[in-house]
Amino acid sequence: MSTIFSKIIAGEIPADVVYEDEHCLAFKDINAIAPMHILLIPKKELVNLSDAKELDKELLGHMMLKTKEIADSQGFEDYRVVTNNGAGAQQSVFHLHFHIIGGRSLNWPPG
Ligand code: IU
Repeated sequence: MSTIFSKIIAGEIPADVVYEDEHCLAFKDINAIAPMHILLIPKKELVNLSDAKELDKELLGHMMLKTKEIADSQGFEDYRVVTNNGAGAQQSVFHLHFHIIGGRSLNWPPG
């Protein structure tokens, strides 16, 4: 199920990386919809949140805390964290990713 995100993890495709550790990678979205639009992805190939299992609990907890640190490091206190789970929810890349969006006024509901 490898996607283009696996190629980014492998360094085969360049990305504007803002954070990396052994478990996850964060890079700027190529089609940013806000001044801060970062994608945080696990290095493990999970399709989406529905694909996560009990054994992924630590990984997901780690990523949530990294989300906060990444937003802090970019200088944003208010931000939105979104994951599109499945084609019907507008997921287009089938490797789990959290959008971290901020730097402008955000509306709700997102539509
Ligand atoms: P989605 O939730 O699956 O719809 O989001 C996929 C995002 O991945 C979307 O915002 C794209 O702009 C972004 N993206 C990227 O940053 N780099 C890429 O090479 C590709 C997609 I393909």
